[in-house]
Amino acid sequence: MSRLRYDTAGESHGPMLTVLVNGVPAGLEIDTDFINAELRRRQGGYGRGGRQRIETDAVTFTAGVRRGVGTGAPIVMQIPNRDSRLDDLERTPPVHRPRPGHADLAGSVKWLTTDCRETLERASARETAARTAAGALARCLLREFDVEAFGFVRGMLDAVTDVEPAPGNLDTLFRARDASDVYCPDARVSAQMIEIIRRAKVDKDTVGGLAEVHVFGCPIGLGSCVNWTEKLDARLAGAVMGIQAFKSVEIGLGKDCAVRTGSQVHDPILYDASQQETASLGFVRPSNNAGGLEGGMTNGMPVVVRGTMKPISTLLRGMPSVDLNTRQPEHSAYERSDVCALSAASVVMENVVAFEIARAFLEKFGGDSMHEVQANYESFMDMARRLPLEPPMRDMRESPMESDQSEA
Ligand code: EPS
Repeated sequence: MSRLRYDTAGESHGPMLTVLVNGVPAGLEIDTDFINAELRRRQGGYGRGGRQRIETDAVTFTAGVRRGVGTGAPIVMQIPNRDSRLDDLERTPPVHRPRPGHADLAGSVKWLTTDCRETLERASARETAARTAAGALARCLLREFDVEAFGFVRGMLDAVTDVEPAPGNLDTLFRARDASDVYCPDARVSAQMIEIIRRAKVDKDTVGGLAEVHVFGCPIGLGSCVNWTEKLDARLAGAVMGIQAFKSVEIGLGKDCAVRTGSQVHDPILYDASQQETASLGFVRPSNNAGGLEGGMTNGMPVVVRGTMKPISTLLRGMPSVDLNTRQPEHSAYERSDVCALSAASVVMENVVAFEIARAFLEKFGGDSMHEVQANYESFMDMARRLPLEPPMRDMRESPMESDQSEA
């Protein structure tokens, strides 16, 4: 049984993006329409540039899937680039004036070239289409266990929504988010964000902001407190920081923990037998400042992750830079770009967060086939609901057999 993981390949203006996903159990029913719907959502959002009018992202499966069902072998998905022109020197000329904020300068020096083109082609956020596809594929598995992710745009400059997703309002918020041109489930704040982006465009400037993901239905105990590399909060942070242009990640209350005392931060533990069949197993928390993670493990509350995206680094007005060939001061190069890609980034974040949850889910309940995963999940949930287990560990240690042996 392989560990769930993925790798992507492809340049922004190469022929296609490819993603190889390993460790998907045999028998997983793959909802291609759902994956493609996520890809379409990632292409949207007010503030996107001209590229999205050219592309119509959709996956083709070229390995590991038979008649819509995973075989257990590595799965390969491909997404063609319609704006493919990497070998055309006239349409993708060398770039010598690095853009502050982009990978241009560091990548060019790293690979010992003064042409930023090769770095920017791979560093481009075009690659996030492949990651979105991998995450959406993983969500086909999570959905079998009623685990659902909801991502949205929380804020941009001074326009910040105070909506709090919860199982009770999720349907309404899904609809509101999908009706918003900026993927913010708050019509008033959406309008403010659209105005901010419009103004940035007029000023030849760009904007970023806050994206947030809530994952509902995670069973208690995904991740681990045993080794730092297994802590789920650390892995989620890594996945979110790995998205192009993300500069910070928070779980739950995040940095606001610094301005509160312990009694104001930690979520009391209560027990409500009527909630025993839910992910919390009845261990309900009146608040969720921990963002569903304690000790690097899910605690039965929704997992809440927030990320900060910096403003897009390609500015129509340019920024002070230097020509890498002449070392003379120049304004940075302009490549066709977005004014704001935060809405798209919220879709990417929703899917990469879901991928990490699915990975942790399979570490706990994994098997070669979906039958095994289902059986492992149900058996664990059954034992967890029956705690304390009979016979308790202490009684086992003091069992007659052990005392007989010690006497002998
Ligand atoms: C990007 C620059 C733009 C964006 C691109 C990310 O590409 P282009 O130069 O082809 O217009 O459109 O994002 C995508 C193509 C996408 O699908 O998200 C960059 O420099 O990061």
